[in-house]
Amino acid sequence: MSSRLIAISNRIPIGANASGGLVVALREALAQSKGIWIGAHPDPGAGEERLEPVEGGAETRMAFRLTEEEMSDYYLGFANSVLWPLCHRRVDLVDMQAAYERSYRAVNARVARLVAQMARPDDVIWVHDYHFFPLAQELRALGLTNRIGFFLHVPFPSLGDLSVLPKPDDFADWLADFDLLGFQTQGDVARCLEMYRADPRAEFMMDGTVKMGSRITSVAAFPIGIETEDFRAQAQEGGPNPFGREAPEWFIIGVDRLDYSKGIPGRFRAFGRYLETRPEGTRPCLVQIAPPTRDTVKAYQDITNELESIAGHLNGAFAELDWTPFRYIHRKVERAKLARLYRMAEACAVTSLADGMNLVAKEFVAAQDADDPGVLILSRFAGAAEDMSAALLVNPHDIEDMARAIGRAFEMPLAERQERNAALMEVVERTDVAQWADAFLSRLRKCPPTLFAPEPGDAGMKSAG
Ligand code: ADQ
Repeated sequence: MSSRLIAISNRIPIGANASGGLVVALREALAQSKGIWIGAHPDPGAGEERLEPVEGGAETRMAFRLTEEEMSDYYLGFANSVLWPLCHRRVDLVDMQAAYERSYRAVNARVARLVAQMARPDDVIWVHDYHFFPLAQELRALGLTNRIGFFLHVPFPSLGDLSVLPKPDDFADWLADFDLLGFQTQGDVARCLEMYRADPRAEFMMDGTVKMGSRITSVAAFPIGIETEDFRAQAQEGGPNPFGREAPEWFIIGVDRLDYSKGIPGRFRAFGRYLETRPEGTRPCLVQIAPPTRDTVKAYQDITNELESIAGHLNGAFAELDWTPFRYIHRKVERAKLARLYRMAEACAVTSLADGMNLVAKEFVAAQDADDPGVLILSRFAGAAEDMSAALLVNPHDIEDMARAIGRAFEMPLAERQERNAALMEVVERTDVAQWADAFLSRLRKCPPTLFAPEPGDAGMKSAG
C-alpha cells in the first residue's frame, strides 16, 4: 500500500466551499495520496479522545474538539498570547501563564495520541505552524518512526527572544524530533541554525543537517505562494464595480487580518503624511480592509481602538464633503471581489513589522493588468521581501520613508511599473502554492528514515542515511 499523507493544522476547512491557498495545496497533495487532514473543530467540545469526520471536502478531514478552557488557554493563550508575539518580535506582549503552557502541552499530547491511533508506519506526517511545535516529540514518545515534517508559517523567533519561554532549551528539542523543518525564508533558516549553533548539544553534519543526540533534522526554506492562475483569472473576470458609484479617483489598498504585526497604524500615519504633501487638487484614498481576529485578546482590542482613532482623526483633518481619504472596512470581503479591488488599485501597501511571508503581496501582483499594473509597496520585514525585491521596499518603522514610497507609487511612469510588475510576477509564478507543497513533500520523503522511536526524555535513534 502506498504511503499516505497526514496533514495536521490547527484550523481545518469546514464545508465544501472552503477555499484559500493552503486548502487547495493540501487538498491536492492529500487527494494524490488518499491522505487525511486533521485539525481542530471550530466548535468546542468535551476534549474527547477521538477524531470525528468533517463533511464537505473531497479529501478525508477529521477533527478533534477543544474544550472551552483549551480554546482559551491553548489557542488564545499559549499559541496566540505567547508564541505569536514571540515569533513576531513582540516579546513585550507575551502573556506567560503556567496554565497556558500546561494546556498547550496537553493538547499536543492528545493530538499526538489521536494521530498515533490512525497512522500507519509508512504514512508521511506534515505538521503546520506554531500551534504544534512539540507534536513530533509527543509522536516519537508514542513510538512513531514515520517521516514527520514541520512548516512554520510565521517568522522563526530570534535567539534572544526565545529566552522568554519557560524552558528555552525545550524548544530546540521539540524541533529536533522532526525530520524536516521548513521555513518561509532564508532569514528564518539562518535564525533556526543560530539557535542550534548556540546549543552545545547540536552538531552540524557535512550535508547541512543538524544532529541533536541521535536525531537528524534537515532545515530548509520553502517560500509559500498562492494559486496564481486561479487568482489571476478571478481578477480578470470582471463584475460589478465593488465601489458602486463611490469609486475613488486614485487609491491604495491594504488588506490584512487586524493584527498588530501588520503595521497598519504606521501605514495610516504614512498616508496622512502623504496627504499633507500631495500634489494640489489630487484626492487619493487609502482603502483598508481588515477583518477582526482573536478579538478577545487585549492586544487585538487595543489595535482595533488605535486604528479607529487614527482613521477618525485623519478623516477629520482631511475629508471634504465629497471626499473621504480613509475608507476602513472592518470585515471580510469575498475573494472574487478582493481580486477585482486589487486590480483596480493604483498601489497596495504591505507594511508588516514582521510577517512569515504575506500572501496579500503575491495576490496583488497576480491580480494586476500587465499592461497597466499597480505598484506594490512592501515592508522589508515581510518574508515576501526576500524574493520580491522589485517592489518599492520600505521600512515600516519610518513614516517618512513610507510616505515617500506612496508618492513614488502615484507618480511612477508606466514603463517602470511594467518592468517591476514583470519581475514580481515571475516570482509569484515560480513560488505557486502547488509547487510549494510538492517541494516540501518531496524533500520530506527523501529524509533518512527514523529507525527507532526515542526513549522517553531522551534522543531518538535515527539512521544518518
Ligand atoms: P496571515 O497572517 O493570515 O497568514 P497573509 O499571508 O497575508 O497573512 O494571508 C492573509 C490571507 O487572508 C490572504 O489570502 C488575504 O487575501 C486574506 N484576507 C485578509 N483580509 C481579508 C479580508 N478582509 N477579506 C478577505 N480575505 C482577506 C500566515 C502568516 C503569513 C503567511 C501565511 C501563509 O502570518 O506570514 O504568509 O500564513 O503561510
